[in-house]
Amino acid sequence: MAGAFDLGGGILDVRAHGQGLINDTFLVTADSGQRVILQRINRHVFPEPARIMANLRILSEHVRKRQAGGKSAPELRLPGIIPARDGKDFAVDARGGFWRAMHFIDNTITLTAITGKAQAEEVGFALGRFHALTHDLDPARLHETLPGFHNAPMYFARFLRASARPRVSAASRELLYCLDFVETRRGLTRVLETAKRKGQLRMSVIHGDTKLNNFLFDANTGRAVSLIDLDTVQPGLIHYDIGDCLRSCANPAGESPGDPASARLDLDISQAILERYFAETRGFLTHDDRDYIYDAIHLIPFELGLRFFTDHLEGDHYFKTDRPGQNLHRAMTQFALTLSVEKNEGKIRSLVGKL
Ligand code: GN1
Ligand code: MG
Repeated sequence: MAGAFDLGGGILDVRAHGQGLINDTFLVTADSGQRVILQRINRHVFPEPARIMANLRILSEHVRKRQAGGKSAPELRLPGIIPARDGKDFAVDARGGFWRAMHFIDNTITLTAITGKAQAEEVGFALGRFHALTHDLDPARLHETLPGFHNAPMYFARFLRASARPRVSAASRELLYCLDFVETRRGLTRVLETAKRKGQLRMSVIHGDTKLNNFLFDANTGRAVSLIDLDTVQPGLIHYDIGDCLRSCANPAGESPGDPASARLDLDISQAILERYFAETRGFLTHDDRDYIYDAIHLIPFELGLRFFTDHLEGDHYFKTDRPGQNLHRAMTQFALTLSVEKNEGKIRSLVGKL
């Protein structure tokens, strides 16, 4: 499929790339030395992948205009689309697989864990700059690429259906723990959707998947230079992105530690991320936005735990797994993180207030 795209010559090498749980990702090197990211979009997850590409066109054009006129090179780059030979922004294979190619951003690295304040500040900068670049792009111009994504009450309803008819037989101690954990937090799932309905929070353009390995850092300077994985760029609440970013970046144990109980929210990392984030977004964040930051940091790990747990109950058809029970383990990890957020509620709220 790499040959379906115009890479300015023949293809030297194609290899699997990255750690995504949804799409299939390859790094392609052309004869010319040019490197591109080739992906098959997961059609089970994204019902209409062409919408992703339509959104990316609108986003790129908007960001290009915003960054044009700047004297120096843009501080945050987004990967550009490489059109297929027939001029479309994607290519479909004989079995209906949906493929697209994007520029590979050279001389960058991803991190598996944040190890210091400077890295955390870079993450805050990149997310804040992304929101600053898109806050004047009308979200209504974008398609919903994943309907209901980050709609926690919808995930909860789905969990109720799955737990009524689980496709796993063994009721392990972990499974019973997760059932109880979710059932005692039923009300939590509504917090952001209710604020949206009341008009306290408004729709914006969001990234949708602000986990640590979607931030690219310059290999020499360590500066965050790009935010990748733009499939879930769509209308949403910036709170989803903020919550997801802290969920992923401020938990030093990561998403798959040996012991789920080691997951926790690190307050120093959280502070450094939020401080830089606010510095970038001060001009347009409202009081209501600020008042729901804690709720976002609380909800999003819970929501992801709920999504992993539901996938476990449904027989692992959404997130890629390489062993049985992996989604249950992932859920336990996110629930441990949720618990750590709850224990630190007072500190997190006063941190946000102070910043
Ligand atoms: C999925 O495939 P990846 O790693 O980019 C998921 C995110 C989760 C993440 C957890 C479309 O993202 O929502 O936070 O796994 N993406 C989708 O690792 O469901
Ligand atoms: Mg993703």
